[in-house]
Amino acid sequence: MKTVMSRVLLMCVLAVFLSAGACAMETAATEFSDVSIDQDADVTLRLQKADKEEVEELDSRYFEAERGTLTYTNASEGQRLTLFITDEEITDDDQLFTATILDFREQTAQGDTVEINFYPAKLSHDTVYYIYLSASAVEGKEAFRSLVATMRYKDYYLGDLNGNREIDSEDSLFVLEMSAASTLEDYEDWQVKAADVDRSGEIDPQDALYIMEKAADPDMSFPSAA
Ligand SMILES: [Ca+2]
Ligand SMILES: [Ca+2]
Repeated sequence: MKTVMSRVLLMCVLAVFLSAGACAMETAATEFSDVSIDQDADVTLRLQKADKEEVEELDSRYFEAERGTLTYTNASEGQRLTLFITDEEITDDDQLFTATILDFREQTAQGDTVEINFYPAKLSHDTVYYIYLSASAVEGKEAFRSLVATMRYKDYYLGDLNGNREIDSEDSLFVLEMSAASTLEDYEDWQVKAADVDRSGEIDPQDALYIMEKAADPDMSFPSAA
């Protein structure tokens, strides 16, 4: 019943839209990614799509990789800090020799705050990664190694709400239902991002219409919010 109502509503909205005329379409990326993180005190971790140019300068291997920036605020002068990423949880030191280290970065603290950039080159869809920070002993500070974050990389396509990598009328109806929902708490983070196809910051019937249009014309690009 709910679906029938959605279809009727969508058709009504579509009719209004068509009578209002076509909107300008700007080129926009159709793929984004989403990372969720748990983290400890003293550490913040930000993840973002790396700039091509910036990454190329550092290492061509990381072209278009995700960039992470870990900031540690409890370091001591001269302390050697190493960040590394594995795809399995390390609970004792022996595992260090068998675990696959996907990426690691070292830096010597010049003050109490240290920033380490990293570029996990082998991120796979919907896989959990473990980010560790180890520190050498210096005066007043003990050596340590700790798990600072787990990170699940989940990419998504803009406009694909059921995750089948295709954009069709089902996705449009999904977004229409989301736009009418009283809360978005019941939806996954990636769905909330994938639904706002015009990047207006809101999920509304206009997004559903854009998806309906793209379902009919795959060459169409979603408009990017200016
Ligand atoms: Ca889909
Ligand atoms: Ca929107």
